[in-house]
Amino acid sequence: KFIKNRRAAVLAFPFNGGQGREGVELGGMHLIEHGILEQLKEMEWETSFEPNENIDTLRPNSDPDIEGLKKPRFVSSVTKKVAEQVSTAAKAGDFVVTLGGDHSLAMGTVSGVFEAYPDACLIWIDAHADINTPSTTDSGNMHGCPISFVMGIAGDIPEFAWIKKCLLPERLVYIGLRDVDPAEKKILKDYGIKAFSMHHVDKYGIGKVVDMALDHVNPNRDRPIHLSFDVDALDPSVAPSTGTPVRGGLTFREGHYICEALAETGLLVAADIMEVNPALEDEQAVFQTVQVGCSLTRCCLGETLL
Ligand code: B3U
Ligand code: MN
Ligand code: MN
Repeated sequence: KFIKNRRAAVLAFPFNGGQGREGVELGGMHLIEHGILEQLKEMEWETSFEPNENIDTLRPNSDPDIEGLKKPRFVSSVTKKVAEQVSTAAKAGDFVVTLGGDHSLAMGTVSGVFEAYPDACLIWIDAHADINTPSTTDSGNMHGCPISFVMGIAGDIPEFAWIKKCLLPERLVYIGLRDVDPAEKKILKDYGIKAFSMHHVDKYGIGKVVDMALDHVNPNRDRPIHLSFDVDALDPSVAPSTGTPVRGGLTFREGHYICEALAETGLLVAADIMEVNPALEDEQAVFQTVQVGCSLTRCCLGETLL
């Protein structure tokens, strides 16, 4: 057992610098206002909360592109702070919940979790592979690149020198992919990274897919698990308020099943809930997306286990 004392450290990062759309910085506080902290307390988790309201003070005065990457210094300084907070909480034996913000924040969450638990594995739930390197990204948006940095395949950029190569290709597995760039497909192939796309979810069913994913990254069921959940993995009918929706995604139950099954292992140590953007779509869509973000979080902390 890695989690001591049934304590959850909830960290919100109001950050949108890893992509181009305003509003994703509001996602975390919407989950808080929807009552996620009270809901976790109701489940008998002790909670702490860090809203990181002053994150904008980390914004540099000037932040020109580096190797085509947009806002690289801002992303670096924010994700460095994320890594520090995540590793401190994880080392204390807390379950770490990180609320985004855009998915570039995962450069920090993965760095922090693997600093505390070097033998951990990473389960990435997303429509996208988020493994572009500075040389392969077309958009320059860093939310499409976090995995290449923590895998140490992004090349040497002095501004990101603080990031350690902490993630081995065999410790990473994806579920939900359906919009992967050609260059990303090549990276997945070259490094032998296991990925279950929506095609595999259709073919095998979500139960079998989660079993196979765990068999790959955690065959003996003895490694700590970090879950990074981009809500755009869900079908846009389930989670409409997100920056890059892609049709044909996970159902409500498939998304929740993943969180439940990982909670059931007793090995889950950290969960990221990313890319909720309350500025997109109508009020009903925002409510639905925020509500799903909260229920996924609760499932990660064992709500639906009997
Ligand atoms: N692969 C594309 C698109 C993308 C990645 N992540 C999201 N969109 N959300 C890119 O920009 O790297
Ligand atoms: Mn995505
Ligand atoms: Mn993502």
